Amino acid sequence: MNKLYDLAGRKIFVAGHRGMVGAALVRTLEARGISPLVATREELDLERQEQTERWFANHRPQAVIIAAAQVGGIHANNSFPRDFLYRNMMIAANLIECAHRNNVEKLLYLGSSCIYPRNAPQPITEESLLTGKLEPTNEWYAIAKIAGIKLTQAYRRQFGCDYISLMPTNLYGLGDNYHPEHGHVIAGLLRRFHEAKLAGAPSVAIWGTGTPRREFLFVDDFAEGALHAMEHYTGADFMNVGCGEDITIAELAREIATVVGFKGELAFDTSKPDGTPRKLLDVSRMNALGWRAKTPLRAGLKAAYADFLAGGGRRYD
Ligand code: GFB
Repeated sequence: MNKLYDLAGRKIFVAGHRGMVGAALVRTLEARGISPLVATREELDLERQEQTERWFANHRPQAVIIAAAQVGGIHANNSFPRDFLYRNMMIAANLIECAHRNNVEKLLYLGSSCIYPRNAPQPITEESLLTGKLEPTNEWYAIAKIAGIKLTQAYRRQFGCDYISLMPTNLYGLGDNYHPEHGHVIAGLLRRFHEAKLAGAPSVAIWGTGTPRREFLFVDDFAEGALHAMEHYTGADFMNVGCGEDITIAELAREIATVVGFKGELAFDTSKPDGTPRKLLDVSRMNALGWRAKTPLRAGLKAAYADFLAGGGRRYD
């Protein structure tokens, strides 16, 4: 398949390189012999417009991937609405506006599957956007992400900018956020099962009823898909990125217990929210573009656990 845009030889800014997605993008680019531009938060606060303008004028990237965001699991989203709405709006607005001001040739914005209505028909197609009420636990993040998608479409319509957006499903893998309360489910349970095994605990708490279904994509598979879309896709339509199958949280917990080697019981804590009952993505657009997920869940969980044991990711305590 011929490339519409060749990343080789380009100055590519990966915003958010220290996060799980950003680090996977840097890993994947470096495996192709491309060293992207990166900036720590101390060097560049993406929430500050003037700092972002100055950084772009000094570094002049040709391509930008927006992997920087305020992210977190259901409890974090539910607890810090201002951070999830304001910070993600500012990051998107500053990066997309500065990209335009500096004639960036290609930009990729990353949304999330939580942008879709809580009760969207499954599997969820991209056309479902804005057809119904959002899931209350993450509507703040969802609105910021929808605004980011709309920004890429607005700059394309008004100025002809080649800016695209992707909607990843729940991601996991190397470099995850293992904060006991603020991370996503896979990171939270890997850590909790590990600590329970070491402590010889008889049971482990699983938030909610265990009945919600989730789709999980290994982050390095996502990074391959993101670069594939950068090189082979242009258009105002955004595309879902997922593995095309989902499991219940209870089934996931049993998988993680097996990977970690925890032999105790699962205790479902129904005082914690379930969130969206299901959010399986229709990934036919990305499959038609020539990308497909390849890491099975068990293999991905083993790789994530090995990374956790090796000290990967962030612990926050
Ligand atoms: O991964 P998670 O926090 O995000 O939760 P969402 C998924 C499901 O796992 C929920 C349950 O039903 C949780 O109640 N769960 C069980 C746990 N045990 C745990 C645990 O120890 N930690 C966590 N975090 N969950 C997020 C959105 O929703 O999806 C974000 O809030 C983003 O904005 C992300 O869109 C992709 O899938 O519910």
